[in-house]
Amino acid sequence: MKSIYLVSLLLLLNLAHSGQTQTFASADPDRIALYPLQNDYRNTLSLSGMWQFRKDSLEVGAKEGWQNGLKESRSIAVPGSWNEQFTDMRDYLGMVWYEKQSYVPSSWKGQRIFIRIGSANYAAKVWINGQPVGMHEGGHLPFAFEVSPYINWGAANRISIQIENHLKPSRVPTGNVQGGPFSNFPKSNYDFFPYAGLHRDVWLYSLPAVASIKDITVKPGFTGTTGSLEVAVATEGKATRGTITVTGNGKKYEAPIRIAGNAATATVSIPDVRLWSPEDPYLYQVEVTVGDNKTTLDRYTLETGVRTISTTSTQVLLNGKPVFLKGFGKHEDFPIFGRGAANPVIVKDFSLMKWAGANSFRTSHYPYDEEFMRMADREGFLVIDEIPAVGLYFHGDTTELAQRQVMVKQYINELIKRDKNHPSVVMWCVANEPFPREVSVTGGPGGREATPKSIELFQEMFSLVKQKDPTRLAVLVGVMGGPSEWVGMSDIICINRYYGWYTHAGDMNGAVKLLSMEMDGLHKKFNKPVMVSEFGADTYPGMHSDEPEMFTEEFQTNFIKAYLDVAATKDYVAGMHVWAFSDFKTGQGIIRFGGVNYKGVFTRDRKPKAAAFYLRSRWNKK
Ligand code: GCB
Repeated sequence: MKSIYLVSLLLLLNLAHSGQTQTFASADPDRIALYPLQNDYRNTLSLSGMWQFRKDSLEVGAKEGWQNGLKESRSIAVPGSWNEQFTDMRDYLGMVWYEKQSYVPSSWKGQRIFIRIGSANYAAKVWINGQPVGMHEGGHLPFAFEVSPYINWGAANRISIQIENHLKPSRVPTGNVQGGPFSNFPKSNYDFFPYAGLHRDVWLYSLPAVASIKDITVKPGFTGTTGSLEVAVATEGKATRGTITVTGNGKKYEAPIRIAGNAATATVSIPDVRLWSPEDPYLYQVEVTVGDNKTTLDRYTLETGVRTISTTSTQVLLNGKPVFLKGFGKHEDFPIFGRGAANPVIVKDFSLMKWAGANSFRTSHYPYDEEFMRMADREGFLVIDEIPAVGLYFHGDTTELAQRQVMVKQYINELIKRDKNHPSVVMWCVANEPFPREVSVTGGPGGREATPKSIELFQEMFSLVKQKDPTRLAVLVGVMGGPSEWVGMSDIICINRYYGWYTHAGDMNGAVKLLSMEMDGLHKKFNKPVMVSEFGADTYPGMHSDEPEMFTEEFQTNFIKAYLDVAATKDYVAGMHVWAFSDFKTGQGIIRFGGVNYKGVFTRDRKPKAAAFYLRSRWNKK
């Protein structure tokens, strides 16, 4: 399989080199398994900072040779969404070009050089020094290509990236859907702004040429007080042996490995193990070195925790003990950065979630920046890690449906490749609110059918997840009015509910009765734990009323309290995630005042509303 990939890659590169055609290799998901690392065998060079930028609304750039040098360009910051940085680009989702010049240090000569792009939303093509290197579709996940043959040594290298974010029904997330549940502009088929651009760091990195570590998969477990880490290593090149060293809690454990067919596995036992949990998010260091009889050729170090996750019919168990998920659905969203990764915002969000007493969040509605996931490991958060499958539907054009299914599978592959070693990740989420035909977000009639086709496609997704990672839970998050058969496939039943808001507006008594009845019904039907993965009310900060009234801070507090009170009466409820952590940008539409969803308990710039103080007092109680 791998050699077929290599041959086709070389073929494509050759073709491209000959100048006959601009053919681009597709990104190999195996390339994103390990985050770039600087050590004595590997190098990294961040290309984040100012880039040159040009709009290509007529899509003529490639033909006109913009990859050979961008004229009439302007400066743009990377990471960052282009929609927020200029006064004329907010709603533009067409084609653009990014360009940056960079030297590659001469000390990297003789190594293999790669480019890694943290996230390009939505489809990207990459050239180095005018040579086509590769392409990738889908936002929110990284991709990488080897660029060794194209590097100019002792001179600047031009990196050109073409990106477009056309909204299409064949894409995931979906857009431009005729008769979809959203009527907003731009026409995304979901409730957040379809930000575009280079949203995360871009890196050049190098790997040793003779042999290198390509992937490390660590499976944790424990029996009694003895922990174990089963470490699977995949290599490239001529390594024949190596060592796995686990360090932590003042001790060091080593296991030698023999590499055959570029793979090796070893299990390391950890007596008196210190388990990972929100109360004690303890991380062990796993260092893998590989080499031959004489010398070490590569080294990679990662941090992970020893913990298990499972369920009973009523509870989620972390390390065999019940845990309740208190927290939020979130977005990567901040003024001016748009969806661009911003480390101070990451740090602030964790500190506010802790302040509020949360122990969990969902990466709604797409995978988050890798620094965010590393923080979750260190800060002890239980994460529901979601692919960008929001606004899925199963009716209409069958070719588009097939294309969406290819994309969701690609996302599952890439996400699990990237995030598999994070102890914080306890569940994979395959979809948020897939829509049956004619369901309406504002509580319209909704066709409740779960067609055989939709069931079959979800089964494919769930079995792919379980095949890639049998150690974690898998869920899908169901929409109000959606068929229970879909959520029934999840390991825990996750439902987004807005009784008291989109239906029973303002009537909290009616709302909680319905919520309570529905939850009992779901638990009875599926005999699995239930979690309300979204509930919330739009709240304009600073708006008040003596008796709680919609859009006021008092109403939001009351709404959240009412839902939490219902959950507290049911022993099968395993978690409650408030929607949302903070206000966030959406498209324009009549239910989104100023193009903002105001359901945050913090404002967009992270100021607490009254509900944040309420959660803090409730969730911090022992
Ligand atoms: C939902 C969606 C979320 C929306 C939210 C709302 O169910 O999952 O993306 O933002 O409702 O506020 O309408």
